Amino acid sequence: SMSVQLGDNTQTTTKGTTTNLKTVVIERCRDYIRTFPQMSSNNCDAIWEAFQNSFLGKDPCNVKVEDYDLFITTVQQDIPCNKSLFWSKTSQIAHDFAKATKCLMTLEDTLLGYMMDGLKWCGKQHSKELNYTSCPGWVECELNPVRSFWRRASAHFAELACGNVMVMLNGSIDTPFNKQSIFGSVEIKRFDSEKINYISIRVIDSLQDRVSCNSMSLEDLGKILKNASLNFDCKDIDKSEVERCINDPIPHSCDCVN
Ligand code: AVW
Repeated sequence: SMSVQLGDNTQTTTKGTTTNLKTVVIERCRDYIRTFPQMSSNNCDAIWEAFQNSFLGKDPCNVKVEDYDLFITTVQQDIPCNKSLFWSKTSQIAHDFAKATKCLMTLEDTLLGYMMDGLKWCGKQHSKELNYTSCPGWVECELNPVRSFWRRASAHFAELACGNVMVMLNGSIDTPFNKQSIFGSVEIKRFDSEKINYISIRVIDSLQDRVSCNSMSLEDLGKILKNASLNFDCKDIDKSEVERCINDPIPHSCDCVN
């Protein structure tokens, strides 16, 4: 089974490494630098080398989060304060919102996330080659190369967060805040109360009059943030309201979710 994203030559669900992984990663890297010339201190060939050294030659079920440490430091990017948008189970609407309003950026809007978004990769033990035949799925084994990368990149993105940040959660599910998610298990632990002024939690509800901010799940999140001395507020926002902002964006304005 294989699905192909339209407008993008990248397979999202092939069984093995994404076809032409090296070309795709390097071209995305150059594309990003063309769009953001302030990023031109980055060398896309060096970035590719550091990336593949993180997992090549390793058992694809034993790639550790720390195996990406060197790669993460190879990518140079300043994330401005007051811009970071975290999300959990709201991928589509959070990315559409960031793209339309241009007032916030997700991990996938940074060079690291942009390069790897939707790709799949793994190597084989004792081999210098990529495995195009078969790679472990997200839940098949915990220490798979893709999952470990996203955990590492997410930790980094959360460590860099400063000023006022936003989190978009999904109010249509029972546990908008899931302790097992990357947001709940990685990012929240890396937030630094010395650098973060305020966390705006926005729960996107598809049913009107949902009060997810008062749910047990959000209470759990509130306790964790209080214990970490992090300031926050929580608001329920109708999905239709966010969609209106996406379809008719007021440039450089986040007003629809404030
Ligand atoms: P998510 P998170 N199989 O919406 O808080 C395949 O749950 O975890 O939000 N891929 C998966 C699976 C799975 N079972 N579970 C998760 N993923 C992948 C980085 C998939 O690509 C950003 F900064 C899915 O779209 C956010 O703040 C993605 O993980 C935070 O972490 C998100 O799963 C979102 O991670």
